[in-house]
Amino acid sequence: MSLHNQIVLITGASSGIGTACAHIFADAGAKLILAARRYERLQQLGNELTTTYGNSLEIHLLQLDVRDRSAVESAITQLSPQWSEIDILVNNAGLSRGLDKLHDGDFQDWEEMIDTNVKGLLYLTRYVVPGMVKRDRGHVVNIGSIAGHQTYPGGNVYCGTKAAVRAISEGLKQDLLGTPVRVTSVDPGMVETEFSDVRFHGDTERAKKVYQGLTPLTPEDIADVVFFCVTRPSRVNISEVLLVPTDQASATLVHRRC
Ligand code: NDP
Ligand code: 8X3
Repeated sequence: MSLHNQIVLITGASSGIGTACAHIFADAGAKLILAARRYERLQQLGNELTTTYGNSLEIHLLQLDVRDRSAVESAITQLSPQWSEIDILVNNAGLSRGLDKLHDGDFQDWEEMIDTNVKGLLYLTRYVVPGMVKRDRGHVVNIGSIAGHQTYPGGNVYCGTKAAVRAISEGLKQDLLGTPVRVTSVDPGMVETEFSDVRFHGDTERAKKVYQGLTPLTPEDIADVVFFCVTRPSRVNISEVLLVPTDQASATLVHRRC
C-alpha cells in the first residue's frame, strides 16, 4: 500500500519513537501532522524533515497535551479541510514515571501516566476514528509495550497503563469489525530514547544504567515495524507485534555483557 499523500497523525513526535515514525512516513511521501507539547522540538523536526525529504513534504505542527480533552477536541475538529481526513493515527505519546513500589508510589506520577498513556490515547482515538469510519478508510496504531504483557517489580502503574492500551486496542478492533478501519498494537521491549530520563525525572546516570551492557532497540526499529503494519494490503490487519532486543527475553530477563 502506498502512503503517498496519506495523512498521518503522530502523537509524541518530538522525541524517540515518534520522531523515527515521522522520518519513515516522510520518506514515503505521507502528509504529516506532528503533535507534542514541546513546540520548538516539533519546529526543529519539521525543518530537519524538509531539509532531508524536500520542500514538497507537507507538515502540520500541533502543540498538544494529549491529557487535555478539550484541547484534543479543538485540535482535531479545527483541522482545515486539507488536514482533517486523517488516514493513519499513531498513538505514540506516552511515558513512565518512577519505579517505586506501589505502596510507596507518588500520586502525581500515577496520574501523569494514566492521563497520558490511557486517557490521552482514548481522547485521540475518540476524536479521530469517527471520521475514519465515515470515510471507510483508516488505521490506528497504538504503541503499547512489553509492559502490557508482563509486569515487573516497580512497574505496577506503568504496566497497568500498557495493559490497558492492549485491552483498548483489542476492544477497538472488535468495535470496528465490519468497517475497513484497521487496528494494530506495536509493543516494544527496551528502546533507547528519552524514556528512562523521563522515568527517572532527569537522572541521566540512572537512565543510562538501564541500557548498560546490552544492545537495546532503536526508535527506527519500532518505526520500521509500524511502517510494515500500515503498508500491508487492506485485507491484512496485523493486530499485535511484540518486539524485543536480542539481549532481552522477557520484561525482567536481559543479558548484560558488563
Ligand atoms: P520519549 O520520551 O523519547 O518520547 C515520548 C514522547 O511522548 C515525546 O515526544 C513527548 O513529547 C510525548 N508526550 C509525553 N507526554 C505527552 C503529553 N501529555 N502530550 C503530548 N505528548 C506527550 O519516549 P519513547 O519514544 O520511548 O516513547 C514513545 C512511546 O513508546 C510511549 O508510549 C512509551 O510508553 C512507549 N514505549 C517505549 C519503550 C522504551 O523502552 N523506550 C518501550 C515500549 C514502549 P513532549 O514531551 O514534547 O510532549
Ligand atoms: C517500556 C519498556 O520494559 O521499561 O515500555 O517497561 S519497559
